[in-house]
Amino acid sequence: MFIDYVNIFIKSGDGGNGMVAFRREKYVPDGGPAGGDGGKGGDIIFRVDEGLRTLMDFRYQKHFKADRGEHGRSKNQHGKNANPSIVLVPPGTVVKDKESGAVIADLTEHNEEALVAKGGRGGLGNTRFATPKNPAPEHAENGEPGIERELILELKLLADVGLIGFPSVGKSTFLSVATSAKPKIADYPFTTIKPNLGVVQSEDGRSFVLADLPGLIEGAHEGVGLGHQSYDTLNVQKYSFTLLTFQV
Ligand SMILES: Nc1nc2c(ncn2[C@@H]2O[C@H](COP(=O)(O)OP(=O)(O)OP(=O)(O)O)[C@@H](O)[C@H]2O)c(=O)[nH]1
Ligand SMILES: [Mg+2]
Repeated sequence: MFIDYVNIFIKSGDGGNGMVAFRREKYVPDGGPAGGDGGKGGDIIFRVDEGLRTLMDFRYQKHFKADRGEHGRSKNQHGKNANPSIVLVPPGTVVKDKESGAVIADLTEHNEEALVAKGGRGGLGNTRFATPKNPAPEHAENGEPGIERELILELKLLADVGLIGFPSVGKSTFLSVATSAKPKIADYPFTTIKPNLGVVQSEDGRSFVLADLPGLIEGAHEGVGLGHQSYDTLNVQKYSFTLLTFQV
């Protein structure tokens, strides 16, 4: 299976700091603490968009950062939580932690989501630290920092178009010209023994995945030649598939 890789960097939002404040009202002396809590930092969420087919966009944008939560304010006003940052990925994207290699998410279905970095918790305002012994605390908490991670995105490509034909008719040659893939090309039959995939880029920025498949000969369903097992790896039944047939 053809796999596309990219390395990206993410940072979820820092939590907002808690506030140290005291009530100051005209006729109320020693009004007591009134510092609000900080808001939560933004999460980083990956979401599948079935309109995307490649990891191409991540070649240009590799850093994703969510906003920080607002700081707490006086009069016990809480800072606002930051909105999550949504990163759109194509179906078939596997997200791994660069450091440990652990798989964080395997995203396949349209709109499927994975929380890859939680935003930092907001810090508590000084109101929260008031006790009978210390009714006017002078301290508040800082927000928790966001999480920084380096991730690897791997895309298990599913083909949109398959090249099917007898051995040595030029299927691999076609793939090598239409895409940047470098399949083995030779003038003997069954040069290609496993599917090769490449991405065809059109001038208007669209793209699709092209599969070069092993040659087929009569009786393939009975195992003649290389048989047709390799075609099963392309999920032909599950995904609609365009076939270009080649003949000499
Ligand atoms: N004359 C001519 N030769 C070609 C053309 N395209 C490919 N070839 C040659 O035909 C031979 C087979 O090409 P491949 O691209 O390996 O053919 P294939 O269909 O992938 O073959 P298998 O993988 O064995 O099924 C190579 O020697 C190519 O250089 C063409 O348009 N004209
Ligand atoms: Mg070939």
